[in-house]
Amino acid sequence: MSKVKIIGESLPNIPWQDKPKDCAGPVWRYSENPIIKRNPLPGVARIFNSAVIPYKGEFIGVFRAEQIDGVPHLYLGYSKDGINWEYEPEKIPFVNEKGEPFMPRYAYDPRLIKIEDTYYIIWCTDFYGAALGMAKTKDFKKFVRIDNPFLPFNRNGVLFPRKINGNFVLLSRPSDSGHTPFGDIFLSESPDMTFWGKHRHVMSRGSEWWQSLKIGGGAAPIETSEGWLMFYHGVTGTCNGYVYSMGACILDIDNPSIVKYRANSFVLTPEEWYEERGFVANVVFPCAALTDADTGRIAIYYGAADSYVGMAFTTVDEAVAFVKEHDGATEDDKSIGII
Ligand code: BMA
Repeated sequence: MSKVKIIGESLPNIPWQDKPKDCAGPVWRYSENPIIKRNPLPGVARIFNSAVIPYKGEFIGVFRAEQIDGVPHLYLGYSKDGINWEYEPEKIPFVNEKGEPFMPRYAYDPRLIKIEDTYYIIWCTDFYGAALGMAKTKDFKKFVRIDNPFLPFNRNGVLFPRKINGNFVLLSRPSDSGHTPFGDIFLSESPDMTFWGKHRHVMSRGSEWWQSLKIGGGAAPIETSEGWLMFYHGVTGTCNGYVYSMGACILDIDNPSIVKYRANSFVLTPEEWYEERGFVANVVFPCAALTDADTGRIAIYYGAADSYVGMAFTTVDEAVAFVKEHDGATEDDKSIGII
């Protein structure tokens, strides 16, 4: 039994491996990583930065698939164990409210979140520039696009898995048109998934080297007895380019623009060959996490080097203890985020 409670479903079948004795950090990698290798299906060169969710006792995933023409699109996949995947051969066939085909020109970095009886996909889309795209499905057969929540430029849209104070809540990272060399995490609310407002600043890029350039939401926040546990990405700039690491923080349960604790050390940083070497070197990019409320186990899916999908594990006790022990939240992080 964990000390900190995950407020969520019992999912005894999520992927899991115990912590290796020689692992120093709070998060450890799956020994068989990467779980998705290059050329995973015809016409697709690489799958990475992808989202997974439990579905009917098994798992379903929305995958960022870099096609052989270099354009990213979203593909659906199915798995019995969350590790071995079978994919639909065609892109997810998005439609508009009338049921007519409505495909994005490109789509990348999906998140997949269930709120009540609906699954929402959020991704980075072309809306006269990089912006957030959204769609909903109840059955993973019909995918209806809903209005883009924000003006360009924006990326890293992450929904909370339930309404808070009666509203949907969405994290995002306002950005620019390129490989944005700045960026903080903000939060917005909506009563209906169409009109977004009550914008709040959640947290800034950190003073610590590993997250000093920009940060962005990662896996959907995990509800716990200590607050919302969130794994996010933090980026630094080096003379050889950006380095993406995974960080962790805990947001206030009722006012999630308030950061309660934020680890000043990363929880995972590129170290393995599949993270350090690839289409874009030195990238660890979390997009989803599965949890088991009974055991406190957490399985995190992350993109590695824009080339592969990796999996890492922790427990809610380890992650929360680490974040609290290494807390570096600033006064601004701890504020409501409106100035
Ligand atoms: C970001 C996004 C991610 C990517 C990362 C590293 O701007 O495009 O999809 O993993 O850069 O290339």
